[in-house]
Amino acid sequence: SEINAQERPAWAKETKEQKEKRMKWWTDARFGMFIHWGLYAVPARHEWVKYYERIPDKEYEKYFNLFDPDLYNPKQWAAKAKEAGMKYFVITTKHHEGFSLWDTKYSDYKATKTPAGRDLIKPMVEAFRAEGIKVGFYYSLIDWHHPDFEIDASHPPTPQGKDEREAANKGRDQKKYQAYMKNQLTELLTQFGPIDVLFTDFSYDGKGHKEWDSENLLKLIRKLQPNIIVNDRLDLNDTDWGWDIKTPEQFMPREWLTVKGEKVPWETCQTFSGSWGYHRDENSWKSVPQLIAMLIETVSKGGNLLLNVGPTARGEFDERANERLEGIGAWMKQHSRSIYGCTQAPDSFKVPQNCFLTYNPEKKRMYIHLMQWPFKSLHLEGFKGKFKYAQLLNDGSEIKFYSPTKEGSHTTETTKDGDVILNLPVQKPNVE
Ligand code: JFZ
Repeated sequence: SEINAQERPAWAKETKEQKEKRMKWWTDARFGMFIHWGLYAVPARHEWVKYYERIPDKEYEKYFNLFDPDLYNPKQWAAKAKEAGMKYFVITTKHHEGFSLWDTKYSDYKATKTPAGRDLIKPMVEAFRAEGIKVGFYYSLIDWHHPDFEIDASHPPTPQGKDEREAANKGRDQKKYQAYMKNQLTELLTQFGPIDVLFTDFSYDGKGHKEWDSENLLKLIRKLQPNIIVNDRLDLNDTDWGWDIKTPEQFMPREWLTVKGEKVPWETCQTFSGSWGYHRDENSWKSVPQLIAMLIETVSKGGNLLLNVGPTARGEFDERANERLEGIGAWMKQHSRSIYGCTQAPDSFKVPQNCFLTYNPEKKRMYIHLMQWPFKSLHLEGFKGKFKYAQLLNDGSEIKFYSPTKEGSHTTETTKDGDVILNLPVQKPNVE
């Protein structure tokens, strides 16, 4: 993709150090809450239900007329996020279905016009901010409802044939849709105070930086919120100024993500059960230990985890989501020191078997996460002489250690000279 090589504004010339400083709160936070909420919570069978089931606008209208979140209490949502140890949240202000959760001036397809009868974003932002949680907005570039969004082979879902598409595109003007996005983003980035993260979604074969007018979108975004952290879905990936974070989705990379050989800030977003929007019948919910392992693995590779909740049509978190948030929170209460401010351990420390390492470079603390409890001895390679004290994190109790010598009682042919051995209790302590 060719990108206009005109003079960049100041933010595009930001140095690596300046960028790191701007993003420090985010790299320290490591753990956030994604929230997918919209009309699709009513059918409760995936946020892509309109697409998957080829539901025409007229029929989808019934979910608009039935959207009545009478149990919506964003203070409870924020309390749940806080309890789970999440430091930022990202809400779908508008998903692909095109429905706006705030009182936008530029469309009637908004929460205000449903039985909800009000702006749902403002109280949410206030509730999370009151808990000290940073605010992120997800904004869908794809729009299955807007009359000017040009139809391509993938979006909106109908019609499918090339001729049909051309006919249906008569009267559609993507330029007008671009203006609509700018207007909506201007509202979102001026009417709700400082916005810390913007998650745009997404570019694909049919549409990219040209169709979104991404360069000008980004200029507007940076002008309105100079400190905002922007993801990588505007199709400005070939540049080093068009994004702040890489966002693989429902995917765990093998190692720290790199661009042109350089480690870059990255965030994996993950679901509890597969769907992002509330899905009543999904039976593929991940367990609490799985989710904790996911968080640890992410941080051990220098990334952030954005874990998703899909609230119900009545405005509550599903009980299955609450159980998991509470379980993660119980673990975080004792172990969050191994998450916040942590990153991948320096390469000189070899990762012990069945472990993940996370490392706090400011405090110079190493955290060894034992995913399987070993029998008494944990062999550490590359650690010798690099630490003075070891303790369990859950209760702060001391762990004794020794370095085997050729003469020592534990010497075997396989003991390496640089090894340190931790003396662990035979029984795993009673924690997650
Ligand atoms: C998108 C959405 O379609 C989905 O509903 C959800 O909101 C998710 C967070 O984002 O899905 C994507 C976007 C990008 C990729 C894959 C799925 N991608 O780049 O591979």
